Amino acid sequence: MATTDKIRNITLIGQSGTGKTLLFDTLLYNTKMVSRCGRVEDNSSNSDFTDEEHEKKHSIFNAVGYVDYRGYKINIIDTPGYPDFIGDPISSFHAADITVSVISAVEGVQFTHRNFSKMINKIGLSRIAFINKMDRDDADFDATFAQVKKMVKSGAMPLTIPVGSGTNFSGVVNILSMKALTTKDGTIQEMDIPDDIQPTADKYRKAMIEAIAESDDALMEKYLESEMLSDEEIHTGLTNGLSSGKIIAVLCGSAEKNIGLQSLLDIIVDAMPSPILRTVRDTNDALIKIGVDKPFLGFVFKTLTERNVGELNFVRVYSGSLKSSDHVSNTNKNASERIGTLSCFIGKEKKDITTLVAGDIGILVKLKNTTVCDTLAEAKSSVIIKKPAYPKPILSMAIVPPSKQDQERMSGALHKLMGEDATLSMHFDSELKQSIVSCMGEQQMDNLVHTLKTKFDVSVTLEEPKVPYRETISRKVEAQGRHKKQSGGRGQFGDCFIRWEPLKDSEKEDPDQVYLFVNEIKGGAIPKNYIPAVDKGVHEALNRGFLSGCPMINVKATVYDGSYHAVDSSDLAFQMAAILSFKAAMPNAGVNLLEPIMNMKISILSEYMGDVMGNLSGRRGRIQGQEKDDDLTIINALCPLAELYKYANDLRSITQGTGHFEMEFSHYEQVPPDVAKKIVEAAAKEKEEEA
Ligand SMILES: Nc1nc2c(ncn2[C@@H]2O[C@H](COP(=O)(O)OP(=O)(O)OP(=O)(O)O)[C@@H](O)[C@H]2O)c(=O)[nH]1
Ligand SMILES: [Mg+2]
Repeated sequence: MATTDKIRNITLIGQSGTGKTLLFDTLLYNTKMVSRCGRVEDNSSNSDFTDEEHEKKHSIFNAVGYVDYRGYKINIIDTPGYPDFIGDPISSFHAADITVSVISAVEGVQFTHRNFSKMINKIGLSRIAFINKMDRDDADFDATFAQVKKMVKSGAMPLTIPVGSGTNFSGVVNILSMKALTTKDGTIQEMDIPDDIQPTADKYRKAMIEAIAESDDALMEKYLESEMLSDEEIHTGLTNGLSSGKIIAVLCGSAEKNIGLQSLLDIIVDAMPSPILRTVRDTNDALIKIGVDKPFLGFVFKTLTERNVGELNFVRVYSGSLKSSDHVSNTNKNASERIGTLSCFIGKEKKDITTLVAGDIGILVKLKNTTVCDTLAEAKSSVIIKKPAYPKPILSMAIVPPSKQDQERMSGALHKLMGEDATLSMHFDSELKQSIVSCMGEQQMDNLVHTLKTKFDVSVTLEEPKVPYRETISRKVEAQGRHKKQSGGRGQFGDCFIRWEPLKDSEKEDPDQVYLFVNEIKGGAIPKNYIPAVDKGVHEALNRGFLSGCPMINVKATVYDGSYHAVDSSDLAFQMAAILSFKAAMPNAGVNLLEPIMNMKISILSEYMGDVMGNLSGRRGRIQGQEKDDDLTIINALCPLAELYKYANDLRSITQGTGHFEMEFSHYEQVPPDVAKKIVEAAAKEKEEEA
């Protein structure tokens, strides 16, 4: 069992297709953790092993594995690069201490890398940029390194450089050991640096020493005096620089040809920080003191339901240790949990273990109350670890069970899945009478439907969410509503005159106020005790609307006259009278349809500006302004919600996956007449079909 100082936790992140999963499989194979090197293409990968991943041929979920290397346990998380599944890499930042950004030497630094780079800067994790695919003919180490430098702004430092490139790529020079490691016929040989690379290696070695000196005042002084640092000073300075994030290690290799991976592991072991240097914050953003000798503290960064095993919770231990049969507290749920079996994953295989020490990552089976992002702590503790910052969902759909009887089963299953994926949310919209699920994109939505079917046996369908339209009036109208019925016994009588008019801005308590009811009855034309019934009738009538069955807003209703019957009047009769007044008034009140307008913030690379703007204006959107944030342009726009269905798909395809947006409700606005006509016709048709 590895002790905390001999554990390293890495997460492989980056754009889809850069080779993270092949790197994961090859690392497992090289260290003899598996007997055959898995490959995504033939479904033998140890990371992409679910049916969905086999079908799509890319990663969807975080996979966790570990390798034993030189007496160290290196936990490796392989994350999906596809934007829909961004929740998983973000969760992995709470488990790993070292991020390995896998970048293709052909495509170079891509949007996802830059996006993660900003996040990691904020969290403060140690960083490696691994320039992969050096075996490809069009690979360009220098150009990619220049892009990495631009991305991280300062501190990028090559710790390995390539020997050859494309078909001639045969190995790497390790700038730490100043040795070349070349691969011939599948075996790695350590040799002197080839003459033609020596000058480059010297240049980077000097640059590395300078960067180390710059990261520490005492070292700087020594370096300025002697132009030298001892091996020990270099090692300590480098480790400190890498731990603090001041230095970013740039490495290169090929997962395909199995080149450069030994140096990757060596540098992780020799220079990257141990888990104990990690910082963790609580929900108040205060630092939590962690340590091997402190009471147990862990964070659940992934929850997964396996059909025959039950729930698996992946936990990163920050402090203390965990043994099976320990009792711990889930501080988010204020519930206690008994630890059953403890395991580790090696790719798809689970291996039982007895103890998880501080810094390690493991799996807990069958906890009762624990879901993703929960904190587990010693029994007395109340500390809650701050959750990762996930982006807001960008796609919402109505989800429909096969029959009404399945509604509960569907909700139960969705709640379970929400406990596994922090980017998934659901609510029942009582106005629209639809269950709305929201997530990060269409692939994630497809996946959800697939999982509901295969794991929970619920075959759902997805529909476009309805738009919560509103109506309002544009003219003042007065109308009588008289409800009179005589049928055998006691009759019904209610009579009221109501003035219906648009609510002035100065009378509104909030911009989209439903209505204001005013009582102007004088001399008891309607007795006081029936006034609330008139108000209730007004409310009910407004709620049903006039044109489209959608509620009316911004209406002032003033009851100013009426009459009553000493015996036959009742609350119900006055309620009806108000409804009749509404029905009589509305044909002359100039009723308009209103639609929700959303406030949008769209972040794009400037080169896509024209296309994004064009697409927005096709959706009746209006640009309000724009600002710059580094290489991104942020467009502020207003756009009708009705035009935003699946906007995420368009934005993604226009911007080649790089665009992102967030939106929130702004206000209601009148629907243009041609659009309103269609909505009113559709509502009438729906009503006809229901009848
Ligand atoms: N030539 C070459 N191809 C590679 C290399 N690494 C990966 N590939 C290929 O690139 C493709 C994508 O590799 P994956 O490992 O699935 O990529 P990924 O980064 O895991 O992608 P996501 O799971 O979608 O995030 C596969 O066809 C790999 O065989 C490499 O070093 N050289
Ligand atoms: Mg993958």
